[in-house]
Amino acid sequence: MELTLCLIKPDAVKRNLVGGILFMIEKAGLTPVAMKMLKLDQRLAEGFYHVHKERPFFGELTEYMASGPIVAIVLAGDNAIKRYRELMGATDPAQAADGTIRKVYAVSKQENSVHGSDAPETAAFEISYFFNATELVG
Ligand code: FUP
Repeated sequence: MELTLCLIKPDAVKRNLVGGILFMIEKAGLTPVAMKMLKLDQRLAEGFYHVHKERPFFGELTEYMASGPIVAIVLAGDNAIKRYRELMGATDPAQAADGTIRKVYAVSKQENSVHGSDAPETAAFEISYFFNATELVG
């Protein structure tokens, strides 16, 4: 059993897509074991995306991530990191495969509706960024 972090980003929360996205996740056999809604401030958004701080889109990305409520979810399952990345689809929705969350819901490369951890080390950092060990159930 592996854990990964999912964020439902501001564009999707704003458009009332939390249920639709969770439906796709649960249908794919990934199980939420912790979940909360929160609004990041600029500092928290920058800390979360610190690996991208030298990238040209860092300012826009972090402002967008602090622009409205998000939902943070820990997902559990066999091979959960890879399976959830596949379910999310490519960063740019124009490149995302049919049946992926980003193909169905994302607006643009920035407003791409969801985040998913890309490796065990990043999953551990990202889960602990939002949750204490006592908040994970199951
Ligand atoms: P992903 O792992 O698919 O979420 O994508 P990356 O880790 O490469 O990028 C992280 C976030 O930066 C993306 F979700 C959206 C944003 N981004 C941009 O806004 N512009 C870009 O050109 C690339 C990424």
